[in-house]
Amino acid sequence: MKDIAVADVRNFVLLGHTGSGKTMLCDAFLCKLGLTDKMGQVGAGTSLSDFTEEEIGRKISLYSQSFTGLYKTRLEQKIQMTFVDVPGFDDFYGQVLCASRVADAALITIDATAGIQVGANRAWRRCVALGLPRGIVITGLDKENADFTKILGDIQKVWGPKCVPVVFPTPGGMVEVLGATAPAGVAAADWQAYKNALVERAAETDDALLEKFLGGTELTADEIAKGLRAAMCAGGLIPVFAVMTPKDSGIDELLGGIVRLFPSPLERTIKDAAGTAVNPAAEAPFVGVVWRHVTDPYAGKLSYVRIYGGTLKENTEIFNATKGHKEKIGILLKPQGKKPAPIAEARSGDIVALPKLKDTGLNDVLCAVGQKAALDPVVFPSPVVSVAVLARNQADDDKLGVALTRAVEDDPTLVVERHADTRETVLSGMGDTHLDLVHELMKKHSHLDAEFKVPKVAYKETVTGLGDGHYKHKKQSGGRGQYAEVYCKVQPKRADEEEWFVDAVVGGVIPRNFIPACEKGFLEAIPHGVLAGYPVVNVKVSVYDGSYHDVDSSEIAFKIAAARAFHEALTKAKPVLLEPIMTVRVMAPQQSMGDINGDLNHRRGRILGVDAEDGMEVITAEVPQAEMFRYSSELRSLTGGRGSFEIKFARYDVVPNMIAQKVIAGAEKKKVEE
Ligand SMILES: Nc1nc2c(ncn2[C@@H]2O[C@H](COP(=O)(O)OP(=O)(O)OP(=O)(O)O)[C@@H](O)[C@H]2O)c(=O)[nH]1
Ligand SMILES: [Mg+2]
Repeated sequence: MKDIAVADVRNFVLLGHTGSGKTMLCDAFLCKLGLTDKMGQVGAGTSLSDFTEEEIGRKISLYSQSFTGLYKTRLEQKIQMTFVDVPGFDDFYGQVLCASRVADAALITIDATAGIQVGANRAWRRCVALGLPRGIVITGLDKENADFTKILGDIQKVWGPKCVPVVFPTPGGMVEVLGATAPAGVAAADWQAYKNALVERAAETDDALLEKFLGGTELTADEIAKGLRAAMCAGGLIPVFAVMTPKDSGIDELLGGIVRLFPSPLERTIKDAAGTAVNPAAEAPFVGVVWRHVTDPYAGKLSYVRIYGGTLKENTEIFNATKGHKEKIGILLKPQGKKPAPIAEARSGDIVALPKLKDTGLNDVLCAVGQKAALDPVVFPSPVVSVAVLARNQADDDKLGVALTRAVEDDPTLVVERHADTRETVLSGMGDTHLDLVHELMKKHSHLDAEFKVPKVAYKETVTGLGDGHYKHKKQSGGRGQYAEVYCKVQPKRADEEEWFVDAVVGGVIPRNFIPACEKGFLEAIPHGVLAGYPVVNVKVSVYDGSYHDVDSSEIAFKIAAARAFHEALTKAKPVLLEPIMTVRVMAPQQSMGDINGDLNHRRGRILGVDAEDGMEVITAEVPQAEMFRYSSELRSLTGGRGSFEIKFARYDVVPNMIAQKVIAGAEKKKVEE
């Protein structure tokens, strides 16, 4: 923002498990920053952050929203707070990846009554991967059974003693640990212990301070303040705050702590792809990155840019360094929920929305014309849940492609693919809620009620033995007749064999010029196996005998004979059905492992191993894809929302006989119906 020094900017992201109070905290901040008179409420649908119909209906955040406001400290110093409220719901983890990448620090919310949940763990891991300084906010302290000491102990057990409280609850309200007087109603020893822990963290940042501290000399307030800030920036201190958001308790202390401890953009080193630090000064050449991109059907395109260095002015030209072309900037918007406000310029540390850029998308790096810039792009996880998308009528079919393209355009965790084998359009995303949202938005923006159903499994067929086939094609129905006779063999193709077709005809029993017709006949028959009509893979076919007629033999006659002979050979070559097998990694608390194991066994899963990661257990298993389509909601109910999983294709394997019989019976039934 103009008139605010970059050193007085605090840019941070709110991360944490779904329902842990991020949006409520965000609404409380907005009240303190004077952006609203009355604090919004998620439950009442009045939140300034969760303001879309989709969010109000579900009572969770679905989109990252950024806000900027001025906070006046007790000493009347003006500090710019720029923060992003990010969805905690697992399905929207892609947004955690984007928003955390552009923040200078993170605040991880933990509900005291729920404990450290999987969303907090994931947020922590992301911060570690980015080297992002972070603080923890304990929410829900107004709830019955909330126990600050217990949750603090749990936090320190999982993430270590560098998690030190800077604000804690007392019967008289929230108290700053470094406050001047001993708080009423708190054991002096507790207060002293918190204080010592903080001072120690500060002292550890500097050898001279540490010597002083260990020598028993008290550090000055200034030394402590500087030390704590340095400790937080270097990852040696994770400040823990306490709030009772519904009672407006602890919010001022939290904002004050952010001012004192969180780094300004000048204190965060952002390295470009070549490892060179970006100059964060407002006077430096402009560098920014698009971390959110929205294509609104009414308002058009909006690119949310974090400025890493320099100043951006309205009505100027910039360079899209990722795509290699210039972009004209018209107006600049300061994002603040539903109604972004126009501003004349934005500077290092700011988040600004740029409307209607010509060809700029998510992850694109922008810089001043004549400059170069490259930053590593965010890498997104693969989707875990898929649905087949069908139009209900021809008119909808025409709209469907456009609607799907629009849906995936701004969300790299959504993927649309046309599956040639099953002839379905398959939409994949990060969970059922993610795909539900796409369905709802298609209805809202494209007036399209598409059918989302479980995708077909792309079964395949192969052979396990040697089979012989023969067919004589002979027709005499007036005029010129048709004649061709083919003998062939089918057997499994070894991985080291390149050729699938062998011409073993000797003595010209099938003339040379008809051999390509035989090959074509086999090729056209291969996509339709004899068990359930699925494509046949890994087979080797050899034509070794046959006969012809001087006048009646033709290319078409040999094609027909070859295809029929092939089918007979397939039937005799012990055909089997193959199904896709997926590698699945399930992460959940230890107490859910028994249920998860049992469920995976039930799904014909084969457990490959169990590991521990950040206080969670991780099961790796191989499970047939056919059993995994509805896993997302099942895992949620098995773990009370504390589990998550990743899934990727591993290989094809033989379908057990009992299951294969069902698939074959289903295919036969469908054939009869058609
Ligand atoms: N009693 C109490 N309720 C809270 C507190 N924080 C949040 N809530 C309520 O808990 C519910 C969920 O809070 P949100 O702020 O929406 O949670 P969130 O972390 O933003 O959740 P996602 O957007 O799904 O990630 C809302 O109804 C809040 O009013 C708190 O400290 N105390
Ligand atoms: Mg929220």
